[in-house]
Amino acid sequence: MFPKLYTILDLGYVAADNAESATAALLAGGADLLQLRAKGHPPEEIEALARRVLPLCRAAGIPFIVNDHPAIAAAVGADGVHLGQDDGPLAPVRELLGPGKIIGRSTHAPAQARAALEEGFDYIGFGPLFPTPTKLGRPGIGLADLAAVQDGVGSRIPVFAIGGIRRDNLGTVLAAGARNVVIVSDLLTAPDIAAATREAKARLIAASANP
Ligand code: TZP
Ligand code: MG
Repeated sequence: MFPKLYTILDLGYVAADNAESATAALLAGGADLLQLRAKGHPPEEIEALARRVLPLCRAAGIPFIVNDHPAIAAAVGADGVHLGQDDGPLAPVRELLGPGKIIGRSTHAPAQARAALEEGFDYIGFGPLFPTPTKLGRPGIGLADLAAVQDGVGSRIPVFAIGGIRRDNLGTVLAAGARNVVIVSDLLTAPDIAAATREAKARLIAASANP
């Protein structure tokens, strides 16, 4: 299986008015998944945005994931939801969304990664690897544990390296053992989001062909 580029439509970088155009650009560039992340926005606004973005993902055949809000994911028929460490256990969310949905967990240490696998999450994010403007004030966990988490947990469910990953350090992250990555600010702040996404995706695929 090819490695995956997980993209996030983060309203910290994209104005709500530009949600469709930014989504279209990420999808055109080869995003393999798309998450809607709208920290601090009211649920009604997030639901309305989700209803606007979901059809674009469906048309592209790409899973649409809602961050933080299982009820919104269920209401709009999203493909899944992403839960942080503080967003509670998996079981009630699985129950709410029903079968066949993708439920991911943020993890910040190997023990959390193993716990998420054991609990039954469908994928994990592992990071933030580096300090990042997208989660200000959080220290990076570094690259030391990445290969072991990828080899262990990553042999069972996808592990997405996240946090401070850019096109210009992607090679280092992949060399440290990452297979799938999440890239947010480097794509959303690029002058041409589609071209930046295409470049990141090409580097990801090239690295998996020449490990
Ligand atoms: N969770 C851990 S790091 C992070 C999230 C949502 C932010 C990733 O964004 P960027 O801009 O790619 O560092
Ligand atoms: Mg959360």
